[in-house]
This record gives sequence, C-alpha cells and structure tokens, in this order.
Amino acid sequence: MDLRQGIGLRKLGKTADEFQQDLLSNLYYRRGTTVESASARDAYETLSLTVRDRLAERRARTAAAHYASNPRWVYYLSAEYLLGAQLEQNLLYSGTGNLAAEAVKALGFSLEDLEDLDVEPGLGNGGLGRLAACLVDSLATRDIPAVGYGIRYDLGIFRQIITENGQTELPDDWAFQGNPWEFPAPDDRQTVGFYGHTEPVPGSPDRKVWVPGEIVLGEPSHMLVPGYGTDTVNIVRLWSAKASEASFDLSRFSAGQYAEAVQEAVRAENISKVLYPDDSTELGRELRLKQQYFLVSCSLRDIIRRFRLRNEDWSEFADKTVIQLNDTHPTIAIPELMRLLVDEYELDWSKAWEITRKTFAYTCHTLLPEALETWPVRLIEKLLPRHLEIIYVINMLFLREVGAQFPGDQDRIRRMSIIQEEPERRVRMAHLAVVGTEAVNGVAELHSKLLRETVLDDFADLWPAKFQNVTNGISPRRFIRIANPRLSDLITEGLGDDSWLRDLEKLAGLESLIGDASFRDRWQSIKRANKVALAAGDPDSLTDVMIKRFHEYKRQQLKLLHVVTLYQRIHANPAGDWVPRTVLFAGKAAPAYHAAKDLIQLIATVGATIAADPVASPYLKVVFPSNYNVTLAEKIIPAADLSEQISLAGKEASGTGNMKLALNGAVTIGTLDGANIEIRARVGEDNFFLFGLDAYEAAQARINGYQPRAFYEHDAELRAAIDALGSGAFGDVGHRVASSLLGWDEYLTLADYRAYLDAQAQVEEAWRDRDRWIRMSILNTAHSGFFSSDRTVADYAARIWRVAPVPVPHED
Ligand code: F58
Repeated sequence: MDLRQGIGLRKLGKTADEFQQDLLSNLYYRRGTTVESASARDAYETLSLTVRDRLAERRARTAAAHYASNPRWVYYLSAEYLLGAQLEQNLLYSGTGNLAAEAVKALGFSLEDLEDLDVEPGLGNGGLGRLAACLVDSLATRDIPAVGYGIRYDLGIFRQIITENGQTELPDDWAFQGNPWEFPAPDDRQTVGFYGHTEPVPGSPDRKVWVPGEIVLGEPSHMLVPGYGTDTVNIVRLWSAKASEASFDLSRFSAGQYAEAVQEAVRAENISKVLYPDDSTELGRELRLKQQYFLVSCSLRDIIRRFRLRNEDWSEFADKTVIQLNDTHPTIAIPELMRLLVDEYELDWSKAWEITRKTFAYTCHTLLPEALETWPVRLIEKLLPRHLEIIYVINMLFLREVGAQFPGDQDRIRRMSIIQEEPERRVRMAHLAVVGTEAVNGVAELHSKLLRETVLDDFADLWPAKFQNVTNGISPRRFIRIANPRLSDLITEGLGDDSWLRDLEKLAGLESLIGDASFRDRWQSIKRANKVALAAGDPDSLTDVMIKRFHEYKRQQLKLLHVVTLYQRIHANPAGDWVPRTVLFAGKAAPAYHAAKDLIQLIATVGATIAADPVASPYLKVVFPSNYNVTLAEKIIPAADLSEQISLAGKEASGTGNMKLALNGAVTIGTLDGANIEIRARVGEDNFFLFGLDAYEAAQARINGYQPRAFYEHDAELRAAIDALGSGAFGDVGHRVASSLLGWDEYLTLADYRAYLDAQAQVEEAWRDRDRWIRMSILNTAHSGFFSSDRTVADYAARIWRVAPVPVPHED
C-alpha cells in the first residue's frame, strides 16, 4: 500500500455513540483504567486524547499535503509561546464540543469540571508570547505551511499571589501531572555544542572547525495547532534540554558522591528549566544566552532536516524557507546558519551570506532602548567562540558597505556597528538582526515609524525598503468565541452565520443592528451576565480594567492616582452623585523590577483601605486578582466596560490587550500610542476617550527639562493624591512611589494627570447615558475586524514571507 495515497486511518467516530466508544477505548487502552474507577483526572486525560486523535488525523493529512506540494515554509522562531488552555480550543476547532459534553456526562462528569483541570502552558511573559500563539493559530487557519519553534520550559512564568504585601512568586510546574496535548519525538533529537575553541581548516580561509567543550541534547515534542474552519493542523515544536549519557559520572556515583555524579547532567538540563520572567538581572545571563542558542541550534538543524526531505540544492533553501525571528532572542540564528553553511556544508561565504540574508526576517517589539538586547563580547566568545568570529566578519563586511555609501562618516559607522565599544564591548543583537535579514518590521504604524525615525534611523537611511509595518492582531476564536460565548452567539444570530470568525471584518455588519433596541438590550444584558460570572464587583458598576504586565511606561501609577483622587472626591462629598466603579488591575511584575512590585503592593494596599471605608466603598472598589494569565484574561475581558490603555505615547510598541477589549465591546480610554491610534481611527473618535501628550510632545517635554514638581504644585487634586500616597498611611512603598513621581517621573505621569482625569469625567458622562454607552460598545466590536491575527498573517504572507496557502483536502 502506498501510504501517501491517502492516510487510510480507521475512521474516528462522528456520532455521539461513536465518540463515546472512542472515549471508552481510550479510557481502557491508553489510560489503563475503567469506568467504575475513573477519576476526574482520568476523564480529563481520556477526553483530551479522544479530541487530540481527531486533530492528529487532520495533522496526518496536513503533513501528506505539505509533503506532496514541497511548499515554501514559514518557520516562526520564538523564545515564548503563551498558548492558553488547550481543551476548549481543541473541542471548538475539532467541532466535538457537544459530543464531548454528552460523552463525559455519561461517565459522570461535566465538561466544565474537566476544563478546570486543563492547565495552560505558561511559556511566555506577556504580549510577545501571546502574539506568537495568535500567529500560529492564524497561520493554520490560513492554510500556510508553518512550524513554530520554541522551548519547552519545565517551569513557565511564575505563579503570582497578590496580598497586601505585594506580589509573591511561586514556581509554575505546569506539566507536573502530565500534558496530554504533546507528542514527544525523541527520534528527532539534536545535539548542541557550547564553549570550546575553533581550529583553522588548511586551505579554506573562510572555514573553521568548532570543537565544543560541552554537549547537550535537545529533545523535541510538539503540540498540534489546528486551523479554524479548515483541515490544516500545523505544529509548535518545543525543545527540552537533556543531558547526554556521558554526562552521568558512574564512578562518582559508585563512590557515594551522588550530587557530584549528576552535576554535569543537571547543568545541561537547566537550560530548559525555567522561562526568564525578567531581563533586568545580571544573574543567569549566561544561562539565558544558552537558552537562545539552544533554541536556535536545535531548530535550524530541524529546519535543514525538513528541507532535505524534498530538496537537495542549497540554492533552493531560501526559496523554500523563511524564518521569522520573534524579537532578537533567536538572532544568534543568523551566525549559526552561516556556520552551518560555511563550516559544515562547505558553501563559500558570499553564497552562504546571500542565502542567510534571504532566509530571515525580524520583528521588533519594543522602543525602549534598555530593552534592546546586547551581549558582552567576552560572554559570546566564551560560550560560542565560532559565532563571535562569524559576527566579526559579518560586521566588517557590513561596515565596509556603510563606508562606501557614506564615505568618511566615522560617527555613522560607530553608531551602526554590530559591536558597541563603550563602555564595554557588546554585541548589539538588533543591529545583527537588521543586517542579517531581508525584512524588518514593527508591530503597529506608530511603532514602525518611530523605529525608522529613532532607534533604527541609520539603518532605515541605508535600506529604506527593508523596513515595514505589520500591525499586530489577535485570534478571534480564542478572544471572543471561546472567551465570550454569549456575545459570540448574539453576533452570529445578528449576522446570520458564524463566518465572521474567519473573516472578522464582517463584524462591520453589526452597525446596521444598532438601531434595534432589542439588540442593544441583549448586548447590555450579555455584558452584565459576563460581569456576574466574573464576580469581581457590582455588575451594575462601571467595570474599569487595566490588565497587562506591570511596567512604569504602561503607567499603572496614573490609574492609581485616578483611584486615589476619586476616593478623595467621594470623601469630600459623600452625598454626591457618584458613578459606581469597579477598578480591576491584573498583571505580573518581573521579580527583580522593584518599582513595578512596589506599585502592585501599593495598589493592593490602597484597594484594601477603600474596601474598609464605609464612605467610599459603595462607589469605588479596587480588585486585583492574582496570577494574570491567558485563562484569567478570557474571564476578565468579556466583562470589561472600560479599557485602560494609558502608556506614555511613544513607549508601547503596539499592545494587543487593547484589541481584545475593544473586540469584546469595551470602550478605550487611551493615549496616542501603539495600536491605540489604529483602534481609534477605526472605531471612531466619538467612541474612544483620548487624552494626553503625543509621542513628539512627550519626547519634547523631556528635552525641555520636564519638572514633575511644577504639575504637583499647580494642581491641588494631584497634590492631594500624591501627598496621600506619601503620607505614611501606605508605608514605605507609598513613600517610594510618591518620591519617584515627584523626583523624576520618567514616564511623565504628572504631565498627563489632568488630561486623564478630564477624559475620565467624559467617560462618566457617557456612562450615565446608558444607551449612548451601549452604542459605543457595539461600535467598538463592529470596527475591530481589522485586528484579527488572520489579517496580520495575511499581511506577513503577502509582504514579508511571500508564501501561498496549501489547502488540505477535506475528508469526511
Ligand atoms: C510586547 N513585548 C510589547 N516583551 O510591549 C507590546 O506592545 C506588543 O503588543 C507585544 O510585544 C507584541 O508585539 C513583550 O511582550 C516581552 O515580553 C519581553 C520578552 C523577553 C523578556 C522581557 C520581556
């Protein structure tokens, strides 16, 4: 039998009875238990396998279609993926939700209970990691042959507990009870070298032999990434570090030196032990660079292995392969591909460089200078000696090009060099990423423009065509269909079918329903029901949410000043006609980012003070649920009325929470930053509360010698709020936050305070006119279609990747 002629698998059940049969057979044969003794965990694992089988069958057909067409592939390289919980998604994408609910009920369980056992793999920090997850979803939905490569961290982003003492971090052993969604693939194991030295190759000046001093194994496992409304199932392949057999010291073990015997093995396996929640500590930097190279080395070898399944000639590599670098974390892939091509496959330098440059593309996710990665030259030299040599050659040839374009401009050469000389020699990864790729993109219009005008201006001068914008997007399946089933059903009813889930611009059709009072009523009742389900506060209060990582540039401190001012106003006039508000904060701070952790603690303390206050608490409530993650986001977002997007203009690259909230009918209060600008342009100025300095005014304010104290002195309410924080009532954290605002206020919080409060007054005015508010809410949803990650992927596919879909033939 020619296996490639058709998958020829035994058909999986389509009816409730057949699904039940499959579930039972998995319970017996794969879980090894019985109906009588099945625990909820048994039922969860068995159901997951039963659903997974359906996707695995589609996966087999996808692989066959891809093999047959030998297409151009997209490889997404990312140190982070925040995939979210898998069961509900996979039920939806496999169309087995109803069958599953019935089948598990017969076993004595409810689907909701089993969904609670589904732990999300927290393999990312925030927006960047979640973007990677949305993009792989949309790649599959758009039938684009793609693999996402990442690291299978044993411990994901820490579990956060919030108390009045602030944030506590606990390890997140997410796969402790196993992970039914992954397939280990030990046969595709790779070998990765570190340290050591290089030796010349006589007669081949470009080539070297690298003799590593340490060898670590990379073992892959993959998770299935189904497309929605299509048969494509792609994969995310995650690498785990494993010690080689040789690293176990049997003689030491026999001599009773147990710790020493496994020391080397432990060191090797530490590479994929923990996700870095932080890039601000010196400690562990070597380990982080090791992680980056580990990801890159394993993935590139796997990519080459896959290329060679159908191709032989290196000249075709860049036609068949595009590798997208998700920020600079995987940028060491550029010298690594050069090393593989030149040293191992013996291509000459210029041919190898042509291939390399054509293969890679780079997405930048920041504007903060301190977030642009650099690595000490001596660290790279020690850990990856051959790569440093290659980087030097790349730099020399590159600077020669710059010199030819701009003769005599030494200052430009110094600015553009991949090597920073002062105060310490470091490799600038963003420069390497720009030099070694065909395309560079920012993640929102303003961000891409500021990259060209500021951070990467010299490079944009040299290669204007290389710089592009691809505005971020979000998966409508996860962030409205799964997160907000009530609203999704209403939209489907209103639009006539659910095709909007694959073509989100169709939401514009909601505009014509706005005039229908019963539609508006239902819209409002759904928002209320979502608030009841969230149970964060009075469902009739204005639910005001700020959910994102804690960072000073995002300005949770501005929101806190607003809360304190509201509190003081209520106290000054307890009989006033106050708009009741529930202010919900959620988010994690990097464990070493003390200012951000101070803010968390201060918010929790102020929240407790308000809760204990009989005068203010009827009108104002601050809630701060612990452990913000994808699962929690899916509960909060559908319940939000107001979306806080208040970063200092010019600092937030894009934001994606802003898109999720608008899609779910929250109205934004925000600055002209990141994708807020594009949201406002689409939902309309009247349906967005704008305030604050723009990016140019903000930059100018600093240049003009910004004095936060002047704002403090001229604004009595602001002064009262800051004085309250610094009064001692909130302890040392209150002092620290108040004095940092008064002393320097890096992100111009005080400069934007008054404009922010004025905008909040407009919010309250709009809220009091409930019909107006509902219309605004509907219009936000109706005009969020652009922010689908399906559109983002289509943009990348057309302008950067130049890839075409490969449909998978449908089988019934
Ligand atoms: C985020 N970056 C941007 N970085 O801040 C946000 O504006 C944007 O919408 C999003 O990327 C997607 O483009 C981000 O999440 C990180 O998480 C770093 C990862 C490496 C360690 C330090 C945090």
